Amino acid sequence: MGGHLAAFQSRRELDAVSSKLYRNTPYWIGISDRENEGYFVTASGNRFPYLTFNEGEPNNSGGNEDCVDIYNGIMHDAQCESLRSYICQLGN
Ligand SMILES: [Ca+2]
Repeated sequence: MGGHLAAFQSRRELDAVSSKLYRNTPYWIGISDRENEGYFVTASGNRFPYLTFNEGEPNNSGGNEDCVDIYNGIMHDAQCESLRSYICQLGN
């Protein structure tokens, strides 16, 4: 549909989106460290996305958590194969 998984530029932007989401439900966002472990970038190539990881995250648990979800406004790294709802955006 011409979009991609969403990322955020700021806390304000993240809060605006989070306010529309279901509570206690994880959503995929467009940030991962698939290319370079520990370096989280957006689907559109932004090397410095707004990140707000939960305490103790990202932990790359099991050596296999390269995608990022948002859950109650906080980010976690998780296995990319996991089923989640997701947030898309148009443009960068
Ligand atoms: Ca990782």
